[in-house]
Parts: sequence; structure tokens; C-alpha cells
Amino acid sequence: MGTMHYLLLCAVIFLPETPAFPVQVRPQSWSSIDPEKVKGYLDKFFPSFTKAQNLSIEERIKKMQKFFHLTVTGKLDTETEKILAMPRCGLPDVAEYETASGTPKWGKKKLTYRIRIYTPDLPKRKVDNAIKRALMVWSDVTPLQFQRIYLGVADIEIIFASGEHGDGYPFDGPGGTLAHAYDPGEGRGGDAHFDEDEKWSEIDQDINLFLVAAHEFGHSLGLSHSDVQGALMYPIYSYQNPETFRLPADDRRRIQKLYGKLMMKFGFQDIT
Ligand code: TQI
Ligand code: CA
Ligand code: ZN
Ligand code: ZN
Repeated sequence: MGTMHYLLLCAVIFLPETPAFPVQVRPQSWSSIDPEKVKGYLDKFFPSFTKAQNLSIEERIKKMQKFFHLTVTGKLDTETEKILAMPRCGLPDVAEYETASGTPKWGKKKLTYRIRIYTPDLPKRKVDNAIKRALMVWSDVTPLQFQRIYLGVADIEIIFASGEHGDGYPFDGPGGTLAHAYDPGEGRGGDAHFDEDEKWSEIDQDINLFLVAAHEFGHSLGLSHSDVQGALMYPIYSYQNPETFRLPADDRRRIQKLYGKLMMKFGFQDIT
């Protein structure tokens, strides 16, 4: 893994002093924080992204506390308040993946993908290649296989689009959200959407398509974010050389927990 430099994606969040606020949870403990701002924070970093769920503020505070290894109270105590007030990267931490039945995963090993809309930022074959290699990150360590199709509806439909693009989760222009992907399932399940307002590239300037795609496909396969720094599913983008990219151990462990290990595909895999 190369040295990482964090991109300029960090949007600093300030939570200004606001005296008045409507009562919702424990007023006295966070009287300096505007509940609208808290809600904004949770919406941004701990979104109730999936169709299956509509979490209450308290449940989402719990998520956040879990993620930051705080005492899980569901209330805005001082510890939690401190985190809220901290400047941070403008990227979400936690994806709401758990459905009623637990972690969603594909019930089959062979998945199809289709690149339906291309970005003009890169030649087609470079997009094809980045997507293919991003999927190989996962198929290399699991029994999963990805087959590209050109007609019909694929399990993983891939598009580049800007703003509102038909799913109610509009992209936000340059910066901010780069892409999103749906957890395994019918319909939109597994699909990966990339924000056309980003500048996609194959190098470390701009946004590296391969790395973001590899991360998104992690979501497509059912992984949520990791709190292990350096993991591909860690919710902060860090550049690594795509040529020498190796799936970090944390991601490998988590994907293999879902789909099992690959013992042999093209020769032997290392045992670790
Ligand atoms: N996009 C978020 C992400 O994929 C979108 C998102 C948040 C999301 N919660 C979700 C998508 C739940 C599906 C399900 O994480 S992002 C990174 C990072 C993003 C972030 O644009 O913020 C990468 C996209 F943070 F890891 F660098 C790719 Cl690699
Ligand atoms: Ca964007
Ligand atoms: Zn979308
Ligand atoms: Zn993510």
C-alpha cells in the first residue's frame, strides 16, 4: 500500500452556537447545539439510506456512538457532543445496511454487470478496465464471479449521472458525494451510480475511478463502512496506487465472512 494523501474532500462542519431549539432529546446536555444541525449531521454522515428503514434520531445517534466507540446511550451526552462539534470530513460514516434479516448478501455466486452510461472524462476502454479491475478486487478473494452483459438488466447496473438521476438521491455537484451503491437485492439492489460532476481519472489527480468503484462494489456486495483506518471500506477516501493495490486485510476478512474464501481459482491463493 502506498502512502496515502487525503483528498480535498473534507468539508469542515461547524456547529454554531444557537441558543433556542425545539425540545427533542435531553435539552440540557446539548443546549449549545442546534437540533437541526444535529439532524443535518446525522443525515449527512449516518444516513438512513436504504428503503427498508426509517431510523429515529435516537437510533441514529446510537449508530454514530457505536461507530466512534462511545458509550451507546442514544442520547446526546457530552462525549457525543464533542464528536459532533469536531471538524470532519464531509463523507458519510455508516451505511444502513442491516435489513430485518441481517446483513444483505447475494444468494448466488455469478453476478452480472452492465455499464449503461459512460463518463466522457475517460476513454470508454479505460472505464471498462477500471470497473473490471474494481470487481476483480472482490472476485479475487471470494467465489464470486462477475460477468459483463451488454443487453438486458444486470445485477449491478452502472451509470454516471449528475444531479437527480431517477432514484431520489440526487448527486451534489463537484465534491461531496462521489458515488453511491445499493446493497444486494432486486431492482436497484447492487447498482452503482457515479457522480458525473466529479472529474474521474485513472491517476491520483482528480478522483480515481478504480478506487471509488472498488469501494462502491463493496457496498453492492453488502459491506457497510469499516472503522479500520486504511480499509477500502473506511469512509475516507485515500489514494493508493491502483497498479499495486491489494485489498486490505479488514475488507478481505469481511467479504469472506459473507461469501466464503476462494481456495483456488487461477492457481493457489495464499492461506492467510
Ligand atoms: N459516497 C458514499 C459512500 O459510498 C455514499 C453512501 C453513504 C452510501 N452511505 C451509503 C452508499 C450507503 C451506499 C450505501 O460511502 S461517497 C468514499 C470514501 C464515497 C466515499 O461519495 O462519500 C468512497 C464514495 F469515503 F470511502 F472514500 C467512495 Cl471510496
Ligand atoms: Ca458530488
Ligand atoms: Zn443514484
Ligand atoms: Zn461508502
